[in-house]
Amino acid sequence: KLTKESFPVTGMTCAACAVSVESMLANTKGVVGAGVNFATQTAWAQFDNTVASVEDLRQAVQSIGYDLIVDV
Ligand code: 9UX
Repeated sequence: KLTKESFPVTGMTCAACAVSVESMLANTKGVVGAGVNFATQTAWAQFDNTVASVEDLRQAVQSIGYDLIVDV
């Protein structure tokens, strides 16, 4: 099911970091749209939750050195 969620992001120190996080999210399997706002240190992703989980998104972002803060 297509769902859209937003998350705080930690570790971004410049606008290029935000581009990297956005690209990683956008290229994660199941994700159909993603954005990162450097100023507010937040990210959103629209994804098929039968293909990708929030944990998959968190792990993808963590793999490039940033953290998505997800509800547990
Ligand atoms: Mo934001 Mo960097 O830096 O190498 S992309 S600090």
